[in-house]
Amino acid sequence: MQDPIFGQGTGISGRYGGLPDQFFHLKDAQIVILPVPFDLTTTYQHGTCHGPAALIEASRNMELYDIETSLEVYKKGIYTAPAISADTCKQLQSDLYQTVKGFLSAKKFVVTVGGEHSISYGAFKAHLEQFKSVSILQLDAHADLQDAYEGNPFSHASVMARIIELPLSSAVAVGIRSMSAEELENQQHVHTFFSHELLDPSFDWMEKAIEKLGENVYLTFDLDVFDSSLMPSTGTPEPGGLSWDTALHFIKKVVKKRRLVGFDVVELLPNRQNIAPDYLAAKLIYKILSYKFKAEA
Ligand SMILES: [Mn+2]
Repeated sequence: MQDPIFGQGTGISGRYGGLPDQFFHLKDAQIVILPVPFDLTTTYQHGTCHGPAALIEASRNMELYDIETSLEVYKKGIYTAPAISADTCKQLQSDLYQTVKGFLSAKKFVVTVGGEHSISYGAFKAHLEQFKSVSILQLDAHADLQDAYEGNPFSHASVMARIIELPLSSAVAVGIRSMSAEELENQQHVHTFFSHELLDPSFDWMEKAIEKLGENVYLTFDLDVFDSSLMPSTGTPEPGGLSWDTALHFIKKVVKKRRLVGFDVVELLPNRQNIAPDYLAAKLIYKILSYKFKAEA
């Protein structure tokens, strides 16, 4: 039998949430899950190319009723698109950008699933063009502000450096706890809420972060923002960082006060001995969708 995640089997071609046909048609679906199993510039550990398959496999085991919002968001229709990958960063960015643009002009809400963090560039660029004025909210352990990394300006470690070159409204980063001195200059262009700053109970960082966001927000969620005990399945794990409850509480506030126009979840590096992080990533997407569509109801 083919291994669905590591054997290029059914995982990647499966349906997020294991939905029946009725909620899967592209024409009627309000939501698109776009798998991008791309892993070319990863430096520490390889394997984020298996992330989307593992996430989709895990998602078939979720309850589709969300207790907190009393919503069954899958009834909005969730279409899992064919996966996008490429042999070069340039090709990947261009294919991804075109694909996301197509879905956005068809009025779909797009969730891009990585793959390494570099993929956020193409996805964000398409959203920026569609919605004109967009802020980016980065949840991440790493600043990702290197001008280039190992000679590659489209490396996962440079993704925010490329994004802040675009004509965006503002950039806000939360949970950062690892960066190099060379990144400090670029960091001036990002409203950064470092991980250690979030510990001060008298500092209302959630409100402060939201204040820096414009009306339209694109969220790029690097799973390594979570403490590495909770999310060990990632290419560059970092101790410290956000808990599940804190991250969700923050996102819920963001979607209530701003308009979430799209998001991505990146850097899942599945480990067949521990499926809990795959399930976490699958459920994270479902929670964000539930908050988003609840806020609009
Ligand atoms: Mn990152």
